[in-house]
Amino acid sequence: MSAEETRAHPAWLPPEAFRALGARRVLVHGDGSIVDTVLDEVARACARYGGRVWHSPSWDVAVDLVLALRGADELPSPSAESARAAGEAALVAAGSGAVLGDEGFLLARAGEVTAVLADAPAGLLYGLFHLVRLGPAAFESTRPPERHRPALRRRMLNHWDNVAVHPVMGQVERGYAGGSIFWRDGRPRGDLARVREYARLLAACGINAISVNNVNVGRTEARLLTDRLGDVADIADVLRPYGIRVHLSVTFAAPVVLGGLPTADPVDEAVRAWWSAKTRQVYERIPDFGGYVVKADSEGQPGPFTYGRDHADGANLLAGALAPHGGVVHWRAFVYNHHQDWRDRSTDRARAAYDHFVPLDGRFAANVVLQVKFGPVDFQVREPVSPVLAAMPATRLAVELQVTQEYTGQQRHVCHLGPWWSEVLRFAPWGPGGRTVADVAAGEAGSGGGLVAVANVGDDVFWTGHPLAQANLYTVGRLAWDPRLDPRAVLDEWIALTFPPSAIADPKLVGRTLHDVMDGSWRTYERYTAPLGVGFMVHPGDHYGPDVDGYEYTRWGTYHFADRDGVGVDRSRASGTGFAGQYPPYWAHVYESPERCPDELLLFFHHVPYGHVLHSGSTVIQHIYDAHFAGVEEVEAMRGRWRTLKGLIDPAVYERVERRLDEQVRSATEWRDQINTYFFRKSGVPDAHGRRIY
Ligand code: GCV
Repeated sequence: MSAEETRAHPAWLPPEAFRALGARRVLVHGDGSIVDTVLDEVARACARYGGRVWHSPSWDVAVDLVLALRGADELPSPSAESARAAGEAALVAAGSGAVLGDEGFLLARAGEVTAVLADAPAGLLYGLFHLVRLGPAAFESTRPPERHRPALRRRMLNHWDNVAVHPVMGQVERGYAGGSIFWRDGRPRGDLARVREYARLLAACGINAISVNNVNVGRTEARLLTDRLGDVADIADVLRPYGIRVHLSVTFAAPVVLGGLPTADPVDEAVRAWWSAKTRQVYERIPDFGGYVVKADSEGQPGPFTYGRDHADGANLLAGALAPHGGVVHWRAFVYNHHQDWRDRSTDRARAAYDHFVPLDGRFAANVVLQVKFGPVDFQVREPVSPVLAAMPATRLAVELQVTQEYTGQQRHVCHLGPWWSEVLRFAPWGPGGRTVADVAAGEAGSGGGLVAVANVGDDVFWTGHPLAQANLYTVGRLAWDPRLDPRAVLDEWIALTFPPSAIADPKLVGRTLHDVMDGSWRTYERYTAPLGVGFMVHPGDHYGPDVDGYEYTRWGTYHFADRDGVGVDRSRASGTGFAGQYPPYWAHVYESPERCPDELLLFFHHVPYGHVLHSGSTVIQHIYDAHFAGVEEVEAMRGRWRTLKGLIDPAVYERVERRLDEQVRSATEWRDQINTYFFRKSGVPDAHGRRIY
């Protein structure tokens, strides 16, 4: 492996972020590979910033910070011991049986000492990264005790990385950051140092599981389950010390394509035996293997339908093989007819996941997690929340987000998705004040399926192509840890870590400018792309840039139905596809009528005339014009703001972003002009402000 391969931008863990910690006298108390990771992080920080680290048992040392496993022996230093006692007292005061769990931690102060206590090593690691986030504030004497536990048990990334280069999709499907960090040209990449850096970054934002290959499983990728399992085990070894488990995407046809069986029918005994044997071998090699991810009967992937079985039969087959080893199967609910006839207005792709899966509620094994895309169609910049998330009380549900920016600017545009995800996770499907999507993903007593996000990382020096897209990865981890976090505060956290104030001449200006560039960027992107929730209008295939009718007469089921009189998809029960009726009563009622439907989703649910007046007071057509002119102005302002950072931040970051902002201005302008022109030509309605439309 060359030095070149391992040199990557430090993202949210630059050495400078460890300054406060590294200047302290630190005692680490506990054993095991994850505790060694903590020790190594602290040792590196102390070597750089003048602190000292001891690993107990150790002699009687005076310390400023102790990171201790609660079950470990008594601490040797009286000051450390009193900090631990203060932490224990705070825990008891917090109630709940004083339990921190597998991943939780407590931070408390006693005298001049900060203590981080955990029940298990992963908690200590998360506690360490919490200290990094806090910086000097972790050592303020007045700091009250804090207890942290993740809201969601599994916080997972799916990599859509191919082992062999796919002729159309390349090395990483929907990847916008170069090649894969795991695979190259059919083989493991061998740069495990880079994978280790990645694991560090993920642990620091709270991710604890990743699948390492695309859900579209080709012939080469299928073999990761069998003769190429060693390649997966090598990755697992590197991720383990950071508390991250490996999962594998498998093909449902594996017994046929790998095992030479005549069938993959889930009720066939030989098929069951094959999966059990292969899964046993996986666990012999990777004892903490997480489980399988499956895309079945979707976009050409094989599945149980071939054998006249349903998705519960299919998922339970793999669940049965995994159960003895404690593994889970993530079964994707992204199943729809991708050979639709555009002439047929009764078939509705948005309905598909509900229609396929809701009747199966209660039939899935306990170790099946049904992985549901957050919206009913496909990761658009605006969609309603999927009704499936409210309709399967007897199934473990995970919500799936897309960090890779397939439909949100492909990491050439600044589009900070934190506010959007936060909105999705806080959405209350049964009506305001009720349980939220995050509650569903958490489940009762942590029994939910958690959160899964499609990764946006590649071998690019900045990890994510666009340096500011790093914030999306950071944010998804943080929101999975705690969906109630304010996304603006998370953004500021990312800014402070990535652009540490102590290393910047004018940190206030830099922090404020970055925040202003990024915080509203999702809404800006929404303004200059497809209007009012109607979605798509992207260039077919690569999904970049505008093509209003690109999908209108195709088989993919993503239409806008614009004509000279109006636009939008009638998904009401009264006169449309009935999709609105898939929601619990509160939202079914709201979405059913164009008068009640929120503006931003109007065209998702209704076909309305261009003169329809929105809640905002504007007509649909005038809204389209106004939003698109405003969107481009906002991108231009964004670029102007960015330019004020020249000379104040790392020039490599500055220049990469500046070039991409030029492209964003170009692309947004193209969006504006194509959308406005299209609707002007269709409707014949001029812009009320007489601006230029072509
Ligand atoms: C991995 C969309 C993307 C596909 C992706 C699919 C999925 O359709 O365009 O590239 O395939 O979603 O989520 O499975």
